[in-house]
Amino acid sequence: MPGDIISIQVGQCGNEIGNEFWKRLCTEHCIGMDGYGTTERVKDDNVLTYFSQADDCRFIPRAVLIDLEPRVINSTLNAEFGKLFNLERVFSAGSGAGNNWASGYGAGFNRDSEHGEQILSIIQSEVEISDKIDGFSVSHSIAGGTGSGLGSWILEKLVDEYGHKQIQTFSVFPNSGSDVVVQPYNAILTLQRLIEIPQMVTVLDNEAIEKNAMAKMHIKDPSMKDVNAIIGRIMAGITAPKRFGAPNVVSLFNISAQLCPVSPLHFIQCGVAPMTPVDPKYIQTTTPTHLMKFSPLIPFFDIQYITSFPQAKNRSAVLALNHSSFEKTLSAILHQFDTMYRNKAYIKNFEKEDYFMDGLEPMVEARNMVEDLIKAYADPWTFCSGGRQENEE
Ligand SMILES: Nc1nc2c(ncn2[C@@H]2O[C@H](COP(=O)(O)OP(=O)(O)OP(=O)(O)O)[C@@H](O)[C@H]2O)c(=O)[nH]1
Ligand SMILES: [Mg+2]
Repeated sequence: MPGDIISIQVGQCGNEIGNEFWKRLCTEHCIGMDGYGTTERVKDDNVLTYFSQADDCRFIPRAVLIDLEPRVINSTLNAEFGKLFNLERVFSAGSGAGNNWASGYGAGFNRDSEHGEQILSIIQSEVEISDKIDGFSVSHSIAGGTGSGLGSWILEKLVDEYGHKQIQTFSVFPNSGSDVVVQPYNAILTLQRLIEIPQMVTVLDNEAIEKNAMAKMHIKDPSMKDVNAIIGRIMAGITAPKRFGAPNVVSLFNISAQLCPVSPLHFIQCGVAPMTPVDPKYIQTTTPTHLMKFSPLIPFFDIQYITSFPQAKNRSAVLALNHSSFEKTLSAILHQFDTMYRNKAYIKNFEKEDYFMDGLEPMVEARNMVEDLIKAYADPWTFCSGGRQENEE
């Protein structure tokens, strides 16, 4: 039997996209908002990889909800859908990390804060109710303070505590013109952990998703809700092979080994199809050929992995690929970081945090690691062959 996955949602964005994910899973497995199965077919799926089951047969997400401010989690729990979650797996504190990675990281790391211990104890409680943990899935944004900073600390702790388990992330990359002015600092510091720790990172690029929603779904001004609905489809698509018992996918390892055989080239980009306006006159059927129509830049032989879920009667698919074009996304973030760091813009807010008490060297170290990753993605064949050029002996 496939092992179980514990989903850890951190910060506003991590919780919002996590909620979309769970809503999608409930639809796909015919689970009602109260957690009870609505048809018999739920028994045929590997639902228990993502849900535990109470004595009264209610399905409960194997989810831990974490935020340093209560607003987003409270609104989740107060919504009709909130009944789905286990209240004992929720951590929220009084005030957020103020868009500061080091403040978010400090919430876990500072000895005088009990937050870190409480969070680890909640995760451990969820681990204990599983017979067989396969791994962890962390959803967060790399641009704010909590999802990026506290999310980084949680990733480090997952390795310390459960080092032999698989770790994957769903990481939201910000718009270049985001409202978070220090996002390049937050993103670079988080990217260092995403390079070092997970076996697979699914890159959720807000800007690219918005552009596609405008161009292909004809949504004039996409809202976060529109973006999150697409992200929910991607997250569900990536996890579908495990949930629907695809052959050869017993563990997250089977997925990451196919898509990310060479570390740290483990950043996956996704396409979803069909991305059509919600209108019956548009085609709603998806085959690999249709998928190519929606993503014409991707050569057919590059398709590693296409999923669709049974209830959709093959009408929806997610394409996951590990592509050298990721270099451009990283380069844009590094350029923004270098411009800000050169002028030490807004750096005081970081310097005063405990993590930087010995100076800003960790910031430079993280930056250099991202630069190395850019070089690797820019020329993956040389990187994968251990740095040898083709014409070398
Ligand atoms: N796709 C998506 N992105 C979001 C959402 N909410 C926030 N973001 C993005 O996430 C980044 C900000 O991160 P947040 O998740 O709001 O911050 P946080 O982790 O809660 O950290 P603090 O509030 O600073 O403590 C910005 O780039 C936003 O555009 C959401 O619901 N969906
Ligand atoms: Mg927040």
